[in-house]
Amino acid sequence: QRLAPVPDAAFVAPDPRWEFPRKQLTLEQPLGEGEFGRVLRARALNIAGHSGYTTVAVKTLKDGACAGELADLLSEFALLQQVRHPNVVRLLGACSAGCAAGEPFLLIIEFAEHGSLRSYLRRSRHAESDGALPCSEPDALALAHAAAPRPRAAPPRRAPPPATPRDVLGFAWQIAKGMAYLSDIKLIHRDLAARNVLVAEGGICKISDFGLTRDVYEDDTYMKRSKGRVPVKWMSLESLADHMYTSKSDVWSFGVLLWELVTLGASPYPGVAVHNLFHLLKTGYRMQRPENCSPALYRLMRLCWHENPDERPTFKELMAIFEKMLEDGV
Ligand code: ACK
Repeated sequence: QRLAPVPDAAFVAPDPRWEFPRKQLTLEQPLGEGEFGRVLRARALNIAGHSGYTTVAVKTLKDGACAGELADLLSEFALLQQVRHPNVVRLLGACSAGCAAGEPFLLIIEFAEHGSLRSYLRRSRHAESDGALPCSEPDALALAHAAAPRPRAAPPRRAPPPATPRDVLGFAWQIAKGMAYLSDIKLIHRDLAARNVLVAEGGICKISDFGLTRDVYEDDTYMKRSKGRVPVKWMSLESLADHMYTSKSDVWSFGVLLWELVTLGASPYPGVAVHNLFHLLKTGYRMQRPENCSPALYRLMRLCWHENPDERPTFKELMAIFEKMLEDGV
């Protein structure tokens, strides 16, 4: 594996509480990559109190990443150190020693055998008896893979069983639990989406990708200063208008995630160009109820997309609602 050295090694100081020896880490195949980052499957010897080998996921930067991307990865490292919850991805360690000598910075997190929730949902479509997709939009991911097959990529994961409405509620409940925990400890995720939730063994959802996560200020608001990557179709009106981020803007994103769940991983606002979205939302437009979505679940989505953040439910309330729905067998 050719991995990128860190853009500015001076930023990376080894933390003895988390430092893991590189020689005890065997990198295996890539699991996926974004514009600047890469995730690899690896085996770690004697990590996080577990003796013997553990399959782990390693996040690192790609060649060409700049100091800003390193800052995001290091901020993810710092934030993951503060969290411990069954529905939040667990930090296992990091390799920082040697970065000054050109070694890559490696963040080691728990491995989720089913990958991202988005890909899990999309794969679960193909398990349907007639093989038909519930949505007519083109499968952008499948097309991208078909156009550029990646050598040495991880073997494709098996299609999970079709996701039932109860599975969807169960996923929503788990994610609401993880988010209730994060908002309790005053962390705002800022990039909550199905692509950033992992599915581990037994269908356990783990909130992940904390690169954009921030500690909130005293008034519970995070103001984003610079531009940078923005997940427009998951963003609340106030985040789009004023760069205002609170747990209630995470609740808006959660509403979009609910829509992704119900549509088994479709892309939100199909046909809407990102530059038109703000105006549309401001004039009251919201995504329609997907065909297979219960009126009760759709009402919840609409509440999450309330223009006034105070009118949106909290994650604790959402958690309780899903618990009740699961109990009632809705
Ligand atoms: O949907 P996927 O197969 O699952 O593709 C993405 C890719 O890496 C880029 O994010 C996969 N991935 C990320 N983190 C993990 C992890 N901790 N365990 C397993 N797969 C992961 C994700």
